[in-house]
Amino acid sequence: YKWETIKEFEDIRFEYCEGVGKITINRPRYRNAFTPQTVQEMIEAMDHCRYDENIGVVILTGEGDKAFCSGGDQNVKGVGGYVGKDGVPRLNVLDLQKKIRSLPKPVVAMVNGFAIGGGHVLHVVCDLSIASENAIFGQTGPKVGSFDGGFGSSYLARHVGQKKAREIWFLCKQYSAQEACEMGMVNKVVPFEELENETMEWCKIMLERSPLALRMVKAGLNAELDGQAGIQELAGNATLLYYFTEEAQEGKKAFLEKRKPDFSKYPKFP
Ligand code: 2NE
Repeated sequence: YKWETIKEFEDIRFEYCEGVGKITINRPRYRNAFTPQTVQEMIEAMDHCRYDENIGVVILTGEGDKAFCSGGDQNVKGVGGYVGKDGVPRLNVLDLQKKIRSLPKPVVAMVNGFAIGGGHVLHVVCDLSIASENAIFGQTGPKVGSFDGGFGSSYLARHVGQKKAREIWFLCKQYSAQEACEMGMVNKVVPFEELENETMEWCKIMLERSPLALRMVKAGLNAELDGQAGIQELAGNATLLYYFTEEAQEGKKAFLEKRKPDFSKYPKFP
């Protein structure tokens, strides 16, 4: 594939090819661990994907054949969070998780190696996960003084069930790609050399599907789990569709023309 750079960043690569935006964590020296800056760059790239009409699907991956992402960079973990260049401790990866979840386009985790700790949570929040045979999955929080009791726990449990989710978090074991697939948190496992081709094949199929339908299904699947925030997004999409109707236009027109709206001609569906 001929990937074109969308924007240059320090810690990530952000590229485009055939309707797909690809975000690659580019810190292989640290098994693609993220710092606040890495996360901020990913947030910026995700925002770009949201507004770029040429992008229909997003791939999240890591550089090299060792790691997808090994979570927060322990070298910059200070008191109160991960410390950025500004000296402020923060946990901005939670903002990134929310961006992935509410992006109205599919996000595919292309898991090319270790998906560990906060890196494991990133693949969990993606809509689909395609893994190479060498990929290894696991949480480490209770071993290294951390935990993610949000999407990293509750959404994980929706994939693998409560017992398995507790096992993953309480024991901090590592699982093979095949085991992750059997547990239901990975969609497909392929040899490393085929990972990008397979992922792009899935992306191309989704690009042939109706973008509005994908958007609505993603919002619907999220809404069941996300409480009022999920309903807000699903309802926002319903409003978007309503604005396309003549009925909604009549309300606005009547206001601007300073007359009573006439909704009588619009159908009251059974
Ligand atoms: C990922 C894993 C299992 C890979 O093991 P291996 O044996 O393939 O590599 P190695 O030698 O451990 O790592 C290579 C280099 O990368 C650094 C290592 O320190 C090592 O550096 P040198 O010794 O060569 O100098 N490295 C790897 N992961 C790093 C990290 N996360 N931060 C900084 N440097 C890292 C193995 O490396 C591993 O277990 N890594 C740590 C995984 C981990 O515990 N991550 C943090 C979990 S907490 C979290 O991410 C989190 C959260 O729980 C809640 C919210 C937000 C974040």
